[in-house]
Amino acid sequence: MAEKEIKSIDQATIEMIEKAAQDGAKVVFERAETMRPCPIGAEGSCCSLCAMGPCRVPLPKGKEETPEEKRKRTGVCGATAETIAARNFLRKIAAGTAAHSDHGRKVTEAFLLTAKGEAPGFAIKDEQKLLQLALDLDVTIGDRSNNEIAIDIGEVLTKEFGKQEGELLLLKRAPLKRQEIWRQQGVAPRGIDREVVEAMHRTHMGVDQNYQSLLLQGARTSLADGWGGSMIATELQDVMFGTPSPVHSQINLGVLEEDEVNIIIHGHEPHLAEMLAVVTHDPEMIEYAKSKGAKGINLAGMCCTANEVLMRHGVPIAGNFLQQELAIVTGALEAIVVDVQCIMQGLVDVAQCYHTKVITTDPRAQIRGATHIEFDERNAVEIAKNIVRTAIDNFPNRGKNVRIPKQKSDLIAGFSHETINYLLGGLFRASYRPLNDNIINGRIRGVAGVVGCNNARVTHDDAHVTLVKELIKNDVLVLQTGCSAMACAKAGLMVPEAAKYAGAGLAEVCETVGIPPALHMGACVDNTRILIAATAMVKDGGLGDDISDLPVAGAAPEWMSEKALAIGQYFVGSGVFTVFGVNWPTIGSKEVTDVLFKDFEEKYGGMWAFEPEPVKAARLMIEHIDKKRKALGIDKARERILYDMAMRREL
Ligand code: XCC
Repeated sequence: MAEKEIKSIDQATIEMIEKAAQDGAKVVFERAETMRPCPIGAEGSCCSLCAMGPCRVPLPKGKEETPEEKRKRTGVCGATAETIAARNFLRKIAAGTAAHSDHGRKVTEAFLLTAKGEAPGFAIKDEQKLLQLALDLDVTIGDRSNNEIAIDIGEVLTKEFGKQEGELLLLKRAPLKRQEIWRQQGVAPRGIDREVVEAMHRTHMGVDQNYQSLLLQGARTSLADGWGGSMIATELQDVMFGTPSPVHSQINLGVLEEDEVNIIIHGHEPHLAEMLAVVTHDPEMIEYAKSKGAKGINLAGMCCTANEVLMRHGVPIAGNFLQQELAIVTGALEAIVVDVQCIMQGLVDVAQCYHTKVITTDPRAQIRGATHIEFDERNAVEIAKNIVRTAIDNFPNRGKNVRIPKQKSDLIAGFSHETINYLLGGLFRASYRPLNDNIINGRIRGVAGVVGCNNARVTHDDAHVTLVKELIKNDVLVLQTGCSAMACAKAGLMVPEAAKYAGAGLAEVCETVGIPPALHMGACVDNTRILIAATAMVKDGGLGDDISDLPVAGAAPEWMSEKALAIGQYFVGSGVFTVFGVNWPTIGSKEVTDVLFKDFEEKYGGMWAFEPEPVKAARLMIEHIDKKRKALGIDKARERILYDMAMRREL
């Protein structure tokens, strides 16, 4: 990994890193400097699975390994470097899948409570999506009420988590050829929890010691995330909270207000955030805030919970993953309310330098030193009000050491699959036809999903923005989620005017349809929207009969979480070429890395690649897109011919 020169390309972030240093607050950027990453762990060559270890089996540096040396490169139990790297990789996928899927499970529980009328304040909002889901899951519609249908859907989907045999039901949404590939390769997941448990069992000391079968279980487990847990989360959230449609908002620390009670909601699940979005507009709450000397209440988001409430309500975003502590450093934050995932324990320590209250809300994600106010959908309004009151009560404690960076950028979000379908085709002929046509005629070269985290080991936001700019310059339409979407939104790439950064063909399409060249599709679980969009492109015709035939590619240039690996693997397993930056977690084993980077293409039509330099990563993606265009016979962009009457008569 190359040494980074600057900590961030975002001015607001740089300003707050400096303020943190002045205030004596230790934030992630500083911790990353003092804590060097373990090089053996980073390459996947450390096994800590039993108490005979941890065993370290690093690649010898600077010289070719002899077969004899390689034979000796094992753990105490004899596990080879291949087994160790593959086991570590599979465990990360299992953890990522577990995180997304436990989110999906929680949503399913809330969905059922809502349908049964036991979650006051929540409702079934998107009837059309509910009915579509009923059709997909063979749930009877008849003349039953929405709630009756929803109860059946909730019960069917609950069973998907604990199912022992057969296949996950939502696999049927994939192109037929893709489903056949999964069956042939033996990776169609049986039940969501089953695949995670089996991954943990196989990686226990002394079980699966064949790197190829470990990697196969990695593919199967990740598919249980993408076409299972995550997809269930996205679908049910849309039905409950509404399917996103284009919405204008703003992003970066500049969305915090000097004279209002600032509350940030941070994490991944939308339930509480949805309720806070309502409650912070309650006149009674606003009056209460005024009684404490504030002008009002300002709710903003962070990480993927932010993406959820941005997509559906236009709630502004204060920043992405590496900015979470910096929001506290402004000195203007009354409360940071967290649910699950990507929440740094460092928040509590940083908050001690200021007045901010860190409020945990989920029994699965507690932090010592934080205030715990547990959320329960059955009493959502009251709990949300309690949290807001706690933040308001903290407003008078705000000190004088307040500095809110000025930076905030406009963005348009809300590009769900349904919205793209509608925008491209209109209400009566909603379809991906115009997208496919423009890919075939070469105005759009291909489509890329650029997603994933920030990572304090590389310059914050730089790889996301550089990679996406390179892609759109080359007429590649970019679909985004997670912290990557936020990075590009901060850089001004998520407004229609950003078409100026795009190549002529893509710019023309963006201007005609009125969309930005990089489309915000939501949170990390919403990467499943990209799977559905890719499937819609296949079904619309003209671009082959499987996702692996499409001129598409994926990337997570600043990944850090295990969830990102699960996402990457389910894209690869769905037929997508996927490039990761930062570092590669199996580099300690050439055999394992070769399977992931080469053999997987034969098996799944998609494969991994590692390239930390973002322009080079973009080049790899474009090369892949061009390879697919060639295979489809659309590699020579066709000029559009306007037919005059004489030409038409000849047809
Ligand atoms: Fe961001 Fe989703 Fe990554 Fe966390 S994991 S850092 S994208 S908030 Ni999804």
